[in-house]
Amino acid sequence: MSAAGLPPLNRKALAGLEPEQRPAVDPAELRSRVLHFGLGAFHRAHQAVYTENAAARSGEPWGITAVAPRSARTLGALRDQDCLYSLTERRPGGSVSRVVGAVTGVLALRPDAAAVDALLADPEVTVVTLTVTEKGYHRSARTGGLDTTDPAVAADLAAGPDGERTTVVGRLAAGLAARMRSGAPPISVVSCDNMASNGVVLGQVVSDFVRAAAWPDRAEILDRMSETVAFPSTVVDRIVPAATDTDRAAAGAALGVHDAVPVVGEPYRQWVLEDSFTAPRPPWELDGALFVPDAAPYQLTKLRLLNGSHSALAYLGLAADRTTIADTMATDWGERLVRALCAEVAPTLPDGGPDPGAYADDLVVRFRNPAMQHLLRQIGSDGSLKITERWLPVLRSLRAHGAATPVLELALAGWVDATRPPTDITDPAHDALAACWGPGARPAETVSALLRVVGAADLADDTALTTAVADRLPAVRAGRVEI
Ligand code: CS2
Repeated sequence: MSAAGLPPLNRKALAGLEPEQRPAVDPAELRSRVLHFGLGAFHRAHQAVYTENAAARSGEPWGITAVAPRSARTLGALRDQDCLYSLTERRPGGSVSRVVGAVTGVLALRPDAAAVDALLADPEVTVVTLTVTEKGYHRSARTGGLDTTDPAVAADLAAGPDGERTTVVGRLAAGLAARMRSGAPPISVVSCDNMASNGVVLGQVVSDFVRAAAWPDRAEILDRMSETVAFPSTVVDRIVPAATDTDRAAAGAALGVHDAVPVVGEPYRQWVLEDSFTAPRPPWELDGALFVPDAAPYQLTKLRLLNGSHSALAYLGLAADRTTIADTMATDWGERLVRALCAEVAPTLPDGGPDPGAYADDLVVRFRNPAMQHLLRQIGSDGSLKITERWLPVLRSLRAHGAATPVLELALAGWVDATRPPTDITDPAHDALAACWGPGARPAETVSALLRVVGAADLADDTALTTAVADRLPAVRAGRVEI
């Protein structure tokens, strides 16, 4: 019994749930045919749901073994719960909870490295998916390829073929190399992180790793990988705030069992995948996933409109003392900010994606959902990597055409303000960002230095931009958002 007096969630407890609260498939009938890196809430509310529904609708036994790079607590709790967890959909008019059973195994990246490698070499495993966030790719801000000078990457490169590895890219590259050596069948490796051309990026960092490794057969491995490993680009979408104690209590009350690691998400979800898989995969289209020849128009629309306005709301909302996206949407400027940012960005989107106006309308509804407690602090984290995907390419493209960029300048001022020390917004570049706020630096110089830290030397040299951003800072600092 849990502290709340409820029996624990596990396979035995499933029989006591209402039929609609049980997984769509019997978890005992699934096999581990997908290997996933990243045990966070997003995977459990997104790809796991699509995979479970695809298995249920096709009768094919697609189960997922999920590897936790860090989260030991989630891993332990899931093991105690036979890998089961609940998903609560937060709708404005109420919530619906059910148990997801797609995860058939959980492993820790380091202690379970041998088991991870065994799955990567297993002919039955034909799909690998990743949700490791932007920083999990260890890209160089300058080249976009693997940053081999990053200490964690350098250590993994020095580790030798069977050595201990701490990065997902290192483990994945070593495991794929072993698969290539054993002649196992083709496999598709699918990035589900918020980056433009995420498949290309992943393929690049993995092959950069192999190229930089001192393995004598690296040329053969790269050749074989180019023939048998696909890296399709994908667009994933579902708003999944970090679950709180209140969410845990609510899931317990709805299901009558105690779930230590519930996930909560909005009702909306979308998955667009480039149709370039080289090996069998779950028929995710049976659950609404869209397979397209080119995911880029969808990817850029989602990154620039949804994630771009999310980041803008996060930094400006924090400056205005708000806590969540819904709170920020309730200000007199929240909706205007989203609509103005979408309108400014729209001319940079390629043809073939969703209509930007209709997309903005949907965003306003999704962001306003009062049942979602999506913390601005969560979205504001890792800004140095996020704005590089969400805002900076747009700024470049608009400014190259001489277009005005007032909304992105305002958003940048919000980010600049959030980097001012002392700040508790987490960022892998925290120290380098803080160092830009040297005593006596003029505001425009600080803006310029910050842009250099995120690898945007060209924008840092655009004095019209850095001055415009600096001019916005006093109002933002005072919590006034003027659109
Ligand atoms: C958010 C995303 O935290 C963030 O940076 O912008 O996680 C966003 O909620 C998802 O991409 C929605 O699909």
